[in-house]
Amino acid sequence: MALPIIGSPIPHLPWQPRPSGNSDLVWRYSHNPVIGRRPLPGVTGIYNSAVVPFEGRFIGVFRTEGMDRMPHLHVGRSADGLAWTFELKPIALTCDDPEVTRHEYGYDPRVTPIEGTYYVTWCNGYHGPTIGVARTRDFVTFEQLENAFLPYNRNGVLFPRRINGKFAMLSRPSDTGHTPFGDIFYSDSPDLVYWGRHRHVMSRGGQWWQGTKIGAGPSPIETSEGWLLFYHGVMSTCNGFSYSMGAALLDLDQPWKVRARLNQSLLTPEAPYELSGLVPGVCFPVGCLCDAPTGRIAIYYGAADTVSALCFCEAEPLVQFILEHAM
Ligand code: BMA
Repeated sequence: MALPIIGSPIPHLPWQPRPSGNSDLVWRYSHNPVIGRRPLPGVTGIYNSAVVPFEGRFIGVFRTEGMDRMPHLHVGRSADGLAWTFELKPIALTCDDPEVTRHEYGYDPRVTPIEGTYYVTWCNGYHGPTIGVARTRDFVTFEQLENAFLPYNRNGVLFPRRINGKFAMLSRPSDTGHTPFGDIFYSDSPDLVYWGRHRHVMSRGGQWWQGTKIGAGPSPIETSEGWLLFYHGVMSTCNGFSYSMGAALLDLDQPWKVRARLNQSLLTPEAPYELSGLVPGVCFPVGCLCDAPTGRIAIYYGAADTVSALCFCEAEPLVQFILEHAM
């Protein structure tokens, strides 16, 4: 199967071929974690963060946490996507309306380039978690837009282009705490301010690894077979939640229609850095680089709510596998 991918070349993306003897569709970077503990003075960890190519290098928005354990968003830069330097201060969001920029906390940022502008969506504290939206062209000045939804909502993820003329976002309605439920919904907007036409995409349940809740991961990748969506699936164990990564293909023109949803997880907590940390047993995909001509994909994921790790896969065999092993 030849799999055209709509996207740009990123020939210098961080990459390691599949290790010999490994038959997994997704494999881990051998030098994980790429961002370890104490990456900045006073910061205990950086995880659940998003990376994009920028001016021949890489840039991203990163979730930091200090000794007060409050999460904030920082800009980070890298030549190779592996070694990072971070701004010491959190991103200063600007907006004419102070009600919009009142900051309680911000976490789990996604970054999505659309029509030459970079949009950041994140879990924004506004009387509870909701979806914050900001835009930048230079990663120096960030203009904050209206929160996309009423609280409570998490995992707001934009599509990288308009669909049927509208901006499009996946999100996961939730509660104020460690939500024991959650399904993925689709909404569209003519202007990134007013969101509506909400459509159900897919529900938790069925297999145990995604029995409790699910949430979109990085921005979907456009392929000839549909939007390739990586997402996290959560199961409840006697010790709490466990977070794995799965994948699905969504219809290109009506992305609330699921073309195929893989009947197993692709990455589940196994490595020491996924099993040890603030929240043991978490693989949380948030950022993704795809070299369109070759289909090589590097996924950034938070491990154990403590460090940032990388894993790799190839689009064509993955899409083929999803189509052949759909739920
Ligand atoms: C979710 C979010 C994520 C976190 C995960 C596991 O509710 O808070 O940021 O990685 O829980 O603790």
